[in-house]
Amino acid sequence: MAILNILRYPDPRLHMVADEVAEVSDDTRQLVSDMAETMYQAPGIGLAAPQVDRLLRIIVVDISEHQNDLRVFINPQIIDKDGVRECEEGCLSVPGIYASIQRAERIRVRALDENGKTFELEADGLLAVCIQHEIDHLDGRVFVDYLSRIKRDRIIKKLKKGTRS
Ligand code: GNR
Ligand code: NI
Repeated sequence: MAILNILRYPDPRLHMVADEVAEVSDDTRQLVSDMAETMYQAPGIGLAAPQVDRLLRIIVVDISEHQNDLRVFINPQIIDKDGVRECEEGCLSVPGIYASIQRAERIRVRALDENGKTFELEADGLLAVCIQHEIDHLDGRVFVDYLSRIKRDRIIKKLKKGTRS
C-alpha cells in the first residue's frame, strides 16, 4: 500500500484524456488499492487515476460516513442520465476551492469491477455527482473548467499564492 501524490490544479497533466484499461491485472488492483488509501487519508469521497499521475480510466469512490463502502469503476461509461441538479463541489486537486456545478440528477453507469467483470449501477444524489466529477477527470476536465474565465483566473491566482514559500 502507498499514499500517492495528488497533482494540483493548474497542472497540465490534469487536462489529458486517460487511456482505457486494456486488461484488469494485479497491477490494476495494486493501483486501485493505493488510490483508495490515498483518497481515504486525504480525505476525499472520490479519486481518479489522472489525479495521481496515472493516465488510466480508473476511479474510486466512497461517500459513506465511515469509509467502508468503496466503489471501484474501471473504464466507466455513463449510459443514461436525466434531470439536472446543482451541487457545491470541491476537488482534492483544487484544495480550498468550492463552487456550485450543474450535473445530471440521475445516471446509469457501466464499468468493469476489480475482477474485470462488467457491472451497471444506477446512482443519484451525492454518489451521482461524485461519479460525474471523477469521470470528468478521466476526460481531462476539472470542475473549475465549468466556471467563467474570470472566476478561474481568480482561483489560479489564489492557489499560486497558497503554494508560495
Ligand atoms: O472529496 C471530494 N469531494 C467532493 C465533493 C463534492 C463533489 C465532488 C467531490 S469529489 C472530491 C474528491 C476529488 O477531487 N475527486 O476527484
Ligand atoms: Ni476532483
